[in-house]
Amino acid sequence: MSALILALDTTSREEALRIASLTADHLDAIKIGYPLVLGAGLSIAGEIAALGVPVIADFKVADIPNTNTLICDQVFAAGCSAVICHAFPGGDSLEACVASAHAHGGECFVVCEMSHPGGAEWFSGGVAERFSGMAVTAGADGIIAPATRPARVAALREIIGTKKIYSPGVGAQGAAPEDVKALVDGVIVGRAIYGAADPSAAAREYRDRCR
Ligand code: O7M
Repeated sequence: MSALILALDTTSREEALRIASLTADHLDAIKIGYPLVLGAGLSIAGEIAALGVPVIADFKVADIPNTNTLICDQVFAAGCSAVICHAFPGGDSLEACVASAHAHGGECFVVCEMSHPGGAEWFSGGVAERFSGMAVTAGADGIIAPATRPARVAALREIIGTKKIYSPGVGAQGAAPEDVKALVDGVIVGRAIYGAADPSAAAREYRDRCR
């Protein structure tokens, strides 16, 4: 059983709010990122949160510690409940994101292996394992790991123990909720819900398949 997180990667405020309103009852959280925030502004986070669904800010934050703190503080001030960061800038950068998240009562997730084909190249050879260890050391709340490679999710679970795993790649990228729902805490679905003819029905179906 896993939570269902909508990746709301539309670029217009009106479309985002329309889809969020149609689907919110079937979701555990909505993930927003550059496509929507560059199109609609960061205030969209508060507008979505006002619908009663937690908002996860997927900015894949990856800078020096001071800049990371400034970015994450803005994210939480805007009404987000969690932020997603990259590990590669180093442990101190990661710790800055975790500190901001926890100071605001929020959560911090770390990208440890990505779901697209290129992710299998870059994150292999022990990189994802190292990032997962960094997430544990920094006190992050969880990691991002690919539904497209369930065996890798299982391997990273061994490192992070009971911390959360949110897993993208379901739907448009070819994975199914059933591939990973026993391994993860949340499944991330984007186009297969927001691009569906009936987003509400699609969200309900994915929620049922995650349970
Ligand atoms: O279901 P999709 O393919 O339309 O959308 C997937 C979403 O998850 C989209 O917002 C991606 O940017 C994101 N994502 C991946 O697809 N793969 C990853 O490895 C990591 C992410 C992600 O959310 O990182 C935090």
